Amino acid sequence: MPDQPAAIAAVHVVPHVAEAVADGAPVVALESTIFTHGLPRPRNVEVALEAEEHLRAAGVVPATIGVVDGVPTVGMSAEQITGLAATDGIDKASVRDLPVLVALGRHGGTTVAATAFLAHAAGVRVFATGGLGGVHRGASESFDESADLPTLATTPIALVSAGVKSILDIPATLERFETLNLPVVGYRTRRYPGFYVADSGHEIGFAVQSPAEVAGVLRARDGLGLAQAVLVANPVAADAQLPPDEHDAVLARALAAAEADGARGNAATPYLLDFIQRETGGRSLEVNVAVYRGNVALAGEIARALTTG
Ligand code: PSU
Ligand code: MN
Repeated sequence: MPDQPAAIAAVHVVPHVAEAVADGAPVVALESTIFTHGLPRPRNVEVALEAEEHLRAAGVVPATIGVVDGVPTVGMSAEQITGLAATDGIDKASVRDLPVLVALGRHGGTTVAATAFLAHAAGVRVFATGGLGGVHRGASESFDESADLPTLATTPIALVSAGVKSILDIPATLERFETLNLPVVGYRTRRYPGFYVADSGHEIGFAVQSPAEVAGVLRARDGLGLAQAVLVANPVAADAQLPPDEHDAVLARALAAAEADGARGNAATPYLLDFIQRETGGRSLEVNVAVYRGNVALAGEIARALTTG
């Protein structure tokens, strides 16, 4: 076992999560931006609570992470999840926002970056999300690259995602993974997934075949004294994906609309996701939910594999 990170005073780890971590029991971190910004009501809260239920049924302790009244919380209660999911105007919280939210006593839906940071601070080793942030299109002009990337480069967890959404610049994102020393392994594939579609059209170096193999990669990382995340790319099932030609057409319209409406910076991702959802008549939402379920299930299996063997 790697050394536990030192407890950080301002981070509240609820007792049953702290106990599970101390006992070496399987724990999976879940982000809150997915229900504060990523999914519409009322699906947001249903999906968030269902993910927790799925993990519990699989013998894994879920730890939903967010900022509640200025307290970064690892292991939000169902009431806290329901409350944040129903509140308007919650801040989307990346790592840089945490000190401000703590000092001002505000709520925050934590992004992958902030969730990974807090999960690691609590000693949680596996984290499931839907899609990871990345390099935005036009980043060579705008410099818009998600803080998810540099944060993951210094945060030793396993992150299960379905890749990055095609609203981003996928090849540039893959280049940045390389620069940042972030290992990417495809789950039973060497094609990098494109979130809504199982294959983004880009190849990655390695495939792993089982949760035990992912656990082996994590142990090897720790044994080497490396401290970056391992990115596990888990494609949506082919029969649950958005039909690729429909996906390409709606994506083109979404990008044009964002440009016209000036949706940039951290508003770009929610804008584009919302547009795609409306234009696909909610089908992208069903794909999003299927993707997330698959990632939560795999993360649970990886967390269990880490506790054995
Ligand atoms: N990708 C998605 N859905 C999301 C996000 C990303 O498919 O909700 C969220 C995640 O919380 C991710 C964040 O960490 O957006 C990245 O935002 P930005 O590009 O502003 O860093
Ligand atoms: Mn950004």
